[in-house]
Amino acid sequence: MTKLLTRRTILGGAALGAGGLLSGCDALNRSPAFQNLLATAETGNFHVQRALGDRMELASEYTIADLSPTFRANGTRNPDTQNYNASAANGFSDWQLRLFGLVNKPQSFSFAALQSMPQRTQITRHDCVEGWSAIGQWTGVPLKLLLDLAQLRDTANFLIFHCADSLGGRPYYESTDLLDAFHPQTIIAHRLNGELLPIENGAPLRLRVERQLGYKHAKYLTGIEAVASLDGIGEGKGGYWEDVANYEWYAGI
Ligand SMILES: Nc1nc2c(c(=O)[nH]1)N[C@H]1C(S)=C(S)[C@@H](COP(=O)(O)O)O[C@H]1N2
Ligand SMILES: [Mo]
Repeated sequence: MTKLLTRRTILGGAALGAGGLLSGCDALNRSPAFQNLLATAETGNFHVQRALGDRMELASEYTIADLSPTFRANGTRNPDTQNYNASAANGFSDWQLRLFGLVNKPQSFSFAALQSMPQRTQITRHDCVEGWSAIGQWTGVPLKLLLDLAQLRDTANFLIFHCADSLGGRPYYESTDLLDAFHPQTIIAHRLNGELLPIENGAPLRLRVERQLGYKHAKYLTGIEAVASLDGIGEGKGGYWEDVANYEWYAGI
């Protein structure tokens, strides 16, 4: 009973911190990150509330005056596969973003469908571990809206973001836990500074997960897969750079 009350108290705190976005999210209760916070909560101290609040806090947002003159590109600048090039030639009108895995209702969203859904626009700073930053304005669909349509199963703990490009023969991919997935600034972006995404910045769709470093922001999204564990995907470390160069899986900023 104590546990239940604690759980509710914390969820209440999270809902407040995230503008009510998280209230009643069962899938979140199953997230390992969330479970860790709950485990700490058993000791009943106030730092827990703060820790969870920190994870759901918004990244700083900027103004039009702060925009970088050019938003530089990094990593893949063009997937340059036959499929990608054909789709690009059609303005990505045939592009589909699949949402599958541990969901009750698998979805496939066309580029047009995503553009007609409710949008969020945010001006944020992108920080790359290679030592540069850029401020850009991103527009896209809150990932939460897509997840609500697909209905995550209780067994889902992570989302895998599949991309259209490969580096050195390995597909690029990334992953997040459910706290970042439901974060209000986590969007599937299709616009940068008011224009459709340039190819070098991830056209037609890329992830913005604003509390994380640059490499987590997967470009050229083709699919989002809900999984119980990161095992068996790539080398199992949760992302391309995590696998090949031991980058941190949790790259919080
Ligand atoms: N699919 C894909 N996503 C990717 C990368 C990539 O090479 N391929 N590079 C990552 C890195 S290291 C950074 S810093 C950002 C760069 O985004 P930008 O090209 O829009 O600056 O994308 C990230 N997402
Ligand atoms: Mo990066």
